[in-house]
Amino acid sequence: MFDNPVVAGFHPDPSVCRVGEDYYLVCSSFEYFPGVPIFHSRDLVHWRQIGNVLDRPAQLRLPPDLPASGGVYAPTLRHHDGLFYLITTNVSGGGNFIVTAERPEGPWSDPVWIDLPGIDPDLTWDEDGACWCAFSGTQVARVDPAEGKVLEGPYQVWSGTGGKYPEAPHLYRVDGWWYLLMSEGGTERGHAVSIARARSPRGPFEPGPVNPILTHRGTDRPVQSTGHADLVRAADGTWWMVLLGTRPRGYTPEYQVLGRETFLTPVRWEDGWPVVGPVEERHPAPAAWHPLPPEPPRDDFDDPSLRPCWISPRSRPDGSWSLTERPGWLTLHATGPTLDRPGHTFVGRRQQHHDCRATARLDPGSGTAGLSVRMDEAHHYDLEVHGGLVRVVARIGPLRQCLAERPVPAGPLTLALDFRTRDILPPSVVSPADEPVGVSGRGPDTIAFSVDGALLAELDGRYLSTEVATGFTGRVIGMYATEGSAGFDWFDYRPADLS
Ligand code: 6LW
Repeated sequence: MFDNPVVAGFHPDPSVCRVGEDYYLVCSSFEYFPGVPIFHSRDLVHWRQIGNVLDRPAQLRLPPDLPASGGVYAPTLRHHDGLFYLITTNVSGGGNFIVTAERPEGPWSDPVWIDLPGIDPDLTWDEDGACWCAFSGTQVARVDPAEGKVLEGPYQVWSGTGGKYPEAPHLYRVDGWWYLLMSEGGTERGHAVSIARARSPRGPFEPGPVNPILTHRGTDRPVQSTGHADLVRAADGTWWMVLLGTRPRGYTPEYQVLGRETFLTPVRWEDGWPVVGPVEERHPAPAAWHPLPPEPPRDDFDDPSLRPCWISPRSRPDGSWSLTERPGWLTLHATGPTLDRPGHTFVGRRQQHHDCRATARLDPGSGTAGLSVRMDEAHHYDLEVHGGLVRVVARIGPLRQCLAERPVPAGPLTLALDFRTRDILPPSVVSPADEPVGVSGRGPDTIAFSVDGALLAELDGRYLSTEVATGFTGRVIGMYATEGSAGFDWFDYRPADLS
């Protein structure tokens, strides 16, 4: 058996391709830099991040005032004639573009822009070597991916079964048919995957006999919002689907705090159509089984470069961080005075478990620095050190509040954030008026803030959820500096021991 999600935390819109016995997978990255995380696996279950496709400012220019959840939308990853192709959309500048690489870990090329509208572009090739690009709508065009030229079309080919936002199309050539897999219903609880097929990528497309082929809408399944899928044929000939899903928690209408995550589910073919789902938290595993050693929970910042999991909103200017100024430490230099607006210095990673602990050793120097868990500039909780004081600050929409403050000695401190779902009280016994102050009664989780082992505050996690903050991302936990310079000796992230 294997456990879902296979790539936990804010990793939506997965696209997968196989090269021999190796699988590669990419996800959307929105306002974060570097963009488009890329993963490797030998079995579709165990994934290791090997880089970020858009890791140079020349490939990914995000405007300094880019709104949260702008930027880079869903990518498609394919391998053709010895080259990896990635096509995606920068919705905040330039639109659709292609980058290529000989090796999946990079370097990836500079963008080749392609003059097609819409989002969620796909690439596929026919037997004659012609390249076809499907995108939201669903529309299909013949393109020259090297030059970014549109050679024919686009044709409007199929808009699904009537759900909103027909999007995330992928074309596959199987047994003489062109199968068009797409999503509809929106990326929330109504999300669904539908299918049609045609003899030509120009159409006409005939819908499958049962559509949608996958949806969890209206169910009480633990995995919700299933959609935005991609298919892959494994080396042993079996078929699999990667897709996004969510794991909402708390009282109705429930809150998703980890964003949209990547799930894996088996596919079988019946009478020429793929049959899939429902998506479970555990499925029988693929035949190939290649577990990976666990990622080290602690980053000591001893490597010469930042690990690929570290991301920053919009940009990470060279002068804002260093691994060499104080060897073995990550030094951050403030570029903006507040986490409430873009332009600040923040280096973070995705929260990937509902129950987990993030700790960091901080030398605040004479600056202002700390640990923050964020959805965006208007939704974050901070554990911040400044002027001999440590405080817990909550920013929730237009409200900003300091919830606890106490003096701390000069010198390095250990800051800790604990995320817990297990102490949540059942909603039936807690009326909103009786909820313990700060602690979650009906929310998805509780976040506790401590310094050097002493608890400062506990907060309801619901305000750092998609349902409150809106958008396409999930929680990111990070180190920051908003005044002067600060050093981080290490950062440690680990799932909580639930035993
Ligand atoms: C993406 C679209 C979607 O482009 O959400 O769930 C959009 N699907 O296909 C942003 O992730």
